[in-house]
Amino acid sequence: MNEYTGEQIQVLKGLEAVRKRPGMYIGNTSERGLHQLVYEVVDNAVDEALAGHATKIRVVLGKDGSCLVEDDGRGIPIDLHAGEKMPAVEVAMTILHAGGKFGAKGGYKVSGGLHGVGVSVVNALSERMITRVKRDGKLWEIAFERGRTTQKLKVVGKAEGTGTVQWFVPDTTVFDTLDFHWDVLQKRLRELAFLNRGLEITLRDERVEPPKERTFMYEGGIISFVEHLNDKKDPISPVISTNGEREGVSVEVAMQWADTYSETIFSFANNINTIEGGMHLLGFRTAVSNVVNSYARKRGMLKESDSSLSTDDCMEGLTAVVSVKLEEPQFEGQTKTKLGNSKVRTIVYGLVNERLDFFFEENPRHGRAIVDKCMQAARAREAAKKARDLSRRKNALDGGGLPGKLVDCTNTDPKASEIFLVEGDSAGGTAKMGRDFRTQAILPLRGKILNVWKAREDKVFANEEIRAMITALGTGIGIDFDSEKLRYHKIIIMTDADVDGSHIRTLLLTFFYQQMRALLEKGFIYIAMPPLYGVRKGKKQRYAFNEEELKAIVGDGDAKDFVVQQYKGLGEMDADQLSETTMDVDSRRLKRVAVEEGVAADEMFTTLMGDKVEPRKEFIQAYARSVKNLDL
Ligand code: 0RA
Repeated sequence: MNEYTGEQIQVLKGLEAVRKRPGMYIGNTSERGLHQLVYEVVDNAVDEALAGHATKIRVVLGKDGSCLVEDDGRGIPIDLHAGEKMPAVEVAMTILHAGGKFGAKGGYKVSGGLHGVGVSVVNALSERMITRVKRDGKLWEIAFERGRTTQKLKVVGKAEGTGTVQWFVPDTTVFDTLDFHWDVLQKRLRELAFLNRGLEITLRDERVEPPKERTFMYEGGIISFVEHLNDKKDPISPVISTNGEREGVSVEVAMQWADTYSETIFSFANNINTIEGGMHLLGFRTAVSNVVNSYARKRGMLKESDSSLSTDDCMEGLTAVVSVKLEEPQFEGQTKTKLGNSKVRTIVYGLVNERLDFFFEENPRHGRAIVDKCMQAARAREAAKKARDLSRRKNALDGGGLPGKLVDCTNTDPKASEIFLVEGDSAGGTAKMGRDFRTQAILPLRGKILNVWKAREDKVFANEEIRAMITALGTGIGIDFDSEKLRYHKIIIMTDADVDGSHIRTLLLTFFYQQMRALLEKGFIYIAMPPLYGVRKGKKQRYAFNEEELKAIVGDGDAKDFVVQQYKGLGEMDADQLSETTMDVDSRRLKRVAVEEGVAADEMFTTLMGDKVEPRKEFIQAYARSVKNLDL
């Protein structure tokens, strides 16, 4: 008979909970959740670095599907834990939320979001996990299967120096996919290297031959981060940075204005990207706005009778990284990525205000250029508002307020309504005949729409195609934007399967990303997938969406029995064909568009849609070879 001790029962209960509802601990069990395991283990190593004890972290993806994370910190303690009757390392690995129990005091322990769930969660969701600790000249090892200890802690050899190695193989029975993605991991590890100045992080992939390896280390920290974000833009100021620590809150800020129109501010709390913002972001924005305004007044650029520049105006073309580290961060908001600690606001405000004020005084030339830029932004915003008001009034005169080109559906429930944004009037006509008039609306767009990445707002709103789209969708734009007012819960971009079609689709996605990002984030935007080939054999008509499918259809038969038609555009299909292949809910294919990574998306749009030609050339040259499917 086994006798269970109190500790063992606690372990079993904890593990059971994690394995029963993995989503509660790591978000989900698909690709995201899988990568969350790596982040969790890496975060622990980063904490050891933040405490000043580790300088290097190495992540290795093994051929056997494993992931190894090594650091040169003090090594997880191996002595007997006072409360539990097992070594401290075993407590950390098997007891839920044990991290805090013996976490380094005075460190910045993460305690919110998906991070900081504890390495025991990784252990519970791993088929096998091995922890090695180098301490006191010895190499210690302990092993687990699905969170249960299978080999007690023992000495397996000698060791030089100190450190921890975590090796784990995610559980096949838990995860939908076991495929770690280089790009995904590289992005996060690079971000961590930016956020933790001087920390060296290496990523190595041994699943490929020869193994691929990259090391990230930035002596400039977030200054390098801003330089990296701006390396394809034309800056109008140097990178202005500050850091400091007040009331236990450590603050680092770096910012630079460029000759662009969008605002790119990334904020972090304890290395977590606070997508929903919070107190640090508020403090930063208010400080920038106040300094710019008071400088503009002092220099007479703004007259007494002029109204102040809005905060948004002061942020135009600004790229910034705001990173704070504190004990007991409060994470709020829908995705727990909004920093709630109110004292952080005043602290960030004070530091940024002081530094920026000094910068403006010391660098009047840059000060003027920045204020000029903000004043231009204000004028453009004013013009845009006028254009908006005008279009509102115009629409009111039109009657129903919907654009004339829109072929609306009869249904008025947004949840059950779709709108197809169709390239060209002729395809629009075919789509109109092929649609389900109850639930499917058609908006034909003529030719290329405006590249909003390069245009100011007033131009954007003066553009007829864009105006038609905004009114059809019903959400309004800018400060008026309200995704609740969206008239269709599926917005489907339907363009030809050729270069022009891709371009138009990219222009539309750029517009949505810049002006209606919430629609992308909420998953309302889709891409229609028209077939590339029609294949007829006798009376039987089939469709192929790529080369492989074409081969599969034609492959086994005699080629002369088939009539293969390549569709160069939507216009080459008749209404029935277009309906069956691309529009009909039962037989079509759609791709939903998602914004996974704010930093990467911003970079990509700047490269592909921005002013500079050189980065675009480089991008095309770098990726042209690896393009498998030119379309999507
Ligand atoms: C608490 C105390 C000590 C080390 C650690 C935590 C530690 C944890 C992890 C997780 C990954 N790598 C790590 N490295 C160290 C050491 C206390 C001492 O030596 O006095």
